[in-house]
This record gives sequence, C-alpha cells and structure tokens, in this order.
Amino acid sequence: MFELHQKPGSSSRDITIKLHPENHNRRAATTIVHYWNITKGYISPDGVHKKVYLINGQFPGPIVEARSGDKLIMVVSNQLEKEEGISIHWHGLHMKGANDMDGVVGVTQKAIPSGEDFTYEFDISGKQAGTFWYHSHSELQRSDGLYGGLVVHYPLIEGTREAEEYGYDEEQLLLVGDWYHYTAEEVQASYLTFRSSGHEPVPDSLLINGRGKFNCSMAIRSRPVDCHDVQQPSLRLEAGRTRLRVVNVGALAGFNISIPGGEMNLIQIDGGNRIDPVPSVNSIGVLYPGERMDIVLSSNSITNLTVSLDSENFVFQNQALTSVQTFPVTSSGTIVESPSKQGELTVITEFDLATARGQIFSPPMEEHANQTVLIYNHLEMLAHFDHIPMGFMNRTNWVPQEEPLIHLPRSEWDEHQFVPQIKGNSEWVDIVVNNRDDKGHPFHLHGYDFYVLTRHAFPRRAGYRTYNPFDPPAVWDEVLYPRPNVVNPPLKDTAQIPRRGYVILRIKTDNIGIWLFHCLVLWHQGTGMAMAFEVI
Ligand SMILES: [Cu+2]
Repeated sequence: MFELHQKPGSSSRDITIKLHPENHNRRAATTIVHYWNITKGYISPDGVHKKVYLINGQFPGPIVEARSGDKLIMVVSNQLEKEEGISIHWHGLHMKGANDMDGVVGVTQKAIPSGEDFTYEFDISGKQAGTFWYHSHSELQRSDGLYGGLVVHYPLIEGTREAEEYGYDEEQLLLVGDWYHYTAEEVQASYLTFRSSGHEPVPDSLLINGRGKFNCSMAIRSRPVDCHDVQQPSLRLEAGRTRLRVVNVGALAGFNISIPGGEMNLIQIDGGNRIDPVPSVNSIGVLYPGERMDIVLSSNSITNLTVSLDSENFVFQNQALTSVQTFPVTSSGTIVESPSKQGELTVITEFDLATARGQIFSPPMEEHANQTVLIYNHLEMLAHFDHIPMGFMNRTNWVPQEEPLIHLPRSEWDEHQFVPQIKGNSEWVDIVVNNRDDKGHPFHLHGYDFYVLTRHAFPRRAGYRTYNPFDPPAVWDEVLYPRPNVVNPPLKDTAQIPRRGYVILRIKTDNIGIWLFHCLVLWHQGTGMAMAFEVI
C-alpha cells in the first residue's frame, strides 16, 4: 500500500506547502512525467472520518510544479475497487492543440474505467505561468478530494524576475475550500429533491491544504459523524516575505482571507494574470470556487490567518459549520505573541476582488467584438421534473454524453448539448451571460483566459432586467448598465456572475476545440449548469 500523506489521527498539524521555483526557473524546458495511482481510503482531514480519493496515497494529490514550455506526461491509473470512472482536468491551462487532454468526461474523453490507465500528454504554453490546479471532471469527485495544486513558474532566462519585482523570498501554496462530511453523492442527493427548495447543501467544515479542525461537539444528532478532536492546523512562514498562491478548491462557498495586524499585497489573479497595482490591505475577497489569487505578505507581522466563508449561498443553516476560522501562523519556527490584546481594535482594510483591474490597453480595445454570443443561465425547479433544481444554459440542461463530443459528428450530439460555434481565426468574441438567479455563479471557461469587460448586479429595486448586446441601452450608467471596461479589464479564467446580473467576457479565439463553460459550484454543475463553445 501507499504511504498516506496524512495518517488518520496524525498529530502533525503543519499545513505548510513550500514551493520550489528554484528547481524549475533556472533550467531549460523539459518533459515531466508523473505516475498517479487513484485509490480511495478513509482519513480524518479535520478529525472527521471520511472516505476520500487519494493520488499515490495522498490527499490532496501531489503538487505539480513546472515551468512555462514544459511538456507534462501524466499517467493516471484508476485503481478504484468499485467500477467508477475518473478523469483529470488541468484548470486554467490553455491546452492548445490538446483539446482531447482537457479531461472533461462527455466532451473531450470517456471516463477512465476502474482497472485502466489514461495518459494525459500536453505542452504548457511558453506564455503561461502562474497558479493553477487540477481536479476530477467526472461526476462529483472533486468534493471528495480528487484535486491538487499545479504551479507553473516563469523561467528566469525569459527576463521575468517575479521574486525581485514583487519582493518575496519564498513561495507557498494554499488550497482552501469548504468541506462536507458526507460523500458528494449523498450531499447532491439532499439537493436534488423538491425538499431542498433549491437551497444548496451548506458545507460542514473548511480545509486548508487538506486539513482543518472540526469541533466534535458541534456535530448534529441527525447527521452523526465519526469524530475525534484535533488541534487547529498551523502554517509556518520562513523569515522575510512570502508569496502565497491561494486556490479556492471548494464546492460551493467563496471566502475572504484576512490577517489582522498584517499586510497583504495582491499581485496576480487566476493563472498568473497581472493586475493594476493595489494598496496593501489585511483582508482580501471574495475568492470564489475555481478562482486563484497570488498575494505577497511579510511574515514578521503575522500571527494568524483567518478564512471567512462567504454566506451568500448558505440559505439553510448548518449548525455544525464554523464559517470563520483562524489558523495560527508561526514565523521561522517560533510562535510570535499577538501584539493586539483583547479589546484592542484592529483596523480592517479590505480589498474587494471584484474591483481588481488588469493591465492597461493603449489604445483601448474596440467597443464591439467581431462576434457576440448571448446566454441566459438559470436554475429552475419545474413541476414536470418533480421540482428538482436543474441548471439551464438558455434552454439546455447539460448531461455528459456517453461518447465524448469531440469524437462524434454534431448530428449525433443529443439534446443536452448546447454548443455554439465561434470562429477560431483570432477574432474577438464577446460572451454575454445573464444570470437570472438570486444567487451568484462562478463560471469557468476551459481553454481560454477572458477579459471581464463587465461584471454587474442590478440593484434590487430595479426589478427584473437583463442585458441584451443586440439591443443595447441608449445610455450607459453606473447603476443599471455600466459602460464596458475596454481600457483595463481583468484577465481571468473563472469569474463570478453576480445574482440578477450579467457579465461580458471577451476572448481572442486562438484555440481550436470544444471547450466547456460551466458553473464551478459543484452542485450546480452536477445538475446541468454547463455548456460548451466549439471554436472552429
Ligand atoms: Cu452555479
């Protein structure tokens, strides 16, 4: 058997994942091969026993580090005992020329059956470097632990010296996300019934780098768990300044990170996309599922780090959940006494990620794209489907097709596939998505980064509205229809579409293939909130 990364009942509660840019940024591009055996086993990430997916015996999976231009060969062996198909998606990597390696069951591949292997082989673009992650794109396996971090470093010889430019001495990874004590299948079953009234199952706990702390006395009698009390995990920073690469690996909730008394500087969003510089703050958010942020902080002023889950989607109360949790931070192996005493006020300065801007286009981009696609997304509970919540993109509810779309002529795609065609000659295409729901949805586009020209929620008093690019408003105004940002829009691969609001996402169609576009809330994705674009 494999060595468990985290032994059940293990007393080590150090969650530090130190990265090693020095092993990658000084060498020529190369081929990196990983052999992964996927199994399942019981562990207690937060003190509560749960059966999770393990990669080579580890949860979360092994960290993959590389440099721009490397070739990755990932041999994934499904060693699950029961018949269950798996796949791995490389979130944020463009997969140019490797659409069939994108890992989406039903679109780019069939699930890897138990007892079989699949080899993912693809080149990381010479232009891509940043914080990524990988996760299952089969069923709901992501929330039962089939995920891990993927970091691509800039080669120093290309002249980009980020450590000097941003002023940091070490790099660490933080995989942060909500956590459920029941299996994803059980959680989804509690959602896909009329009894849920469409309210999402609220998580029980939260994990950083696969560990957390659940207070066993909080367990609810109606939902018993096998629990033993564990210490709160802690983070260890080396002296100096640290670049934290933060990924939201959760299934439902966004979160804020704050370090009262400390200073954080946001430098990049999603896969290494630079932002217009912002002032140092001690709280940043909301980071939604699938999104990443890179922040630089000075370790000497930090004694703890607080993660606050965003309660936007917590309509049902879950008494078991502690949605704000503080993790001790040690610096150079010594716990620094907190300078702020009880009763003393710490001023919170917060940066709202929704206000991040990208690098400046000079001259600005054109107001109009070469092509525009208009989409309405909606969760519905229809009488003829027993009032079970179902996700729709325009009028289509996605169900992965048995044979993947890339291997079939369009005439053989079933009625659950909504896949507009767009031209792939590097034209600009605007994707306008109107979210008709009273909750936000973090959407991820495979194969591309997009510029977020607009991300807007209509005021509650404005009644029911949408944005139609083919019949635009006579005048732009900040309250109803803000002017699209063609000067410094942020570049991302995952973006929150606000409740009763809309986004305008602009892509340059330079990547041929069929690319999924879907909500990252796993419970929404699992009930059909997904579509794809075929770039021809
Ligand atoms: Cu959603």
